[in-house]
Amino acid sequence: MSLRQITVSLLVLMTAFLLSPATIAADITVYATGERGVPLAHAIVSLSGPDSLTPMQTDRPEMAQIRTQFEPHVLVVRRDSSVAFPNLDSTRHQVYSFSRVKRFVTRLYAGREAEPVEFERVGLVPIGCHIHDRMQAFIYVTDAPMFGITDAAGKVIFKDLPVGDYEIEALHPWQKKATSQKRSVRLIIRERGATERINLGEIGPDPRVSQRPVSNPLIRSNPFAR
Ligand SMILES: [Cu+2]
Repeated sequence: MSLRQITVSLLVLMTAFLLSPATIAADITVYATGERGVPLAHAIVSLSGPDSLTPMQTDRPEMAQIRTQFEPHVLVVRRDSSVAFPNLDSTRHQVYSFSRVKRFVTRLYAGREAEPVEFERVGLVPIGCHIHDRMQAFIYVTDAPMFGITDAAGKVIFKDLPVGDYEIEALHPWQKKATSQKRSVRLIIRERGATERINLGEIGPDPRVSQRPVSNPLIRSNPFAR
């Protein structure tokens, strides 16, 4: 086949692909709010949907330590992921969790001396540092094919989704409620997309400022643990 023939064949294939019903795509936008509709950053939103939904690719998740804080504050990973904890500070840290979902402690380390930690169970894992009390973060382990964290406007967008029925689950690491919130959404052909507003109720203070562990019932009772 000549280069021209190959190019034409590729264009025909791409056109067929773009016009097939399975690729008609729309977005789902989720807004998370707290009491009185205040936008909530750091809310964890996961999405499951039709079989044609391709799971998100997540490679080498990391939770760094920068200026004596964890970065990001909230990290979502798929079950059986290994998370690295690179220390970018000049001081040493010792990362740990006492949670029932994942109990671990690294050695006191600098740079990348600590081994990555594997998260084998689904649930919310509070992360701390034995040296610095104000260092607090959260890892949420999920089986959902798609997930995200809300930005400062309380928003997360899942783009180019195939049509079908979706389940949205939202929670916040500082929340006072004992359950996550769930919603069902149907994306249909020609629809531009869907927007869901999810109120997560009363949220506790930022633990990085209060320097106290959050009093989140999800962490105590672990309803997501398997
Ligand atoms: Cu530390």
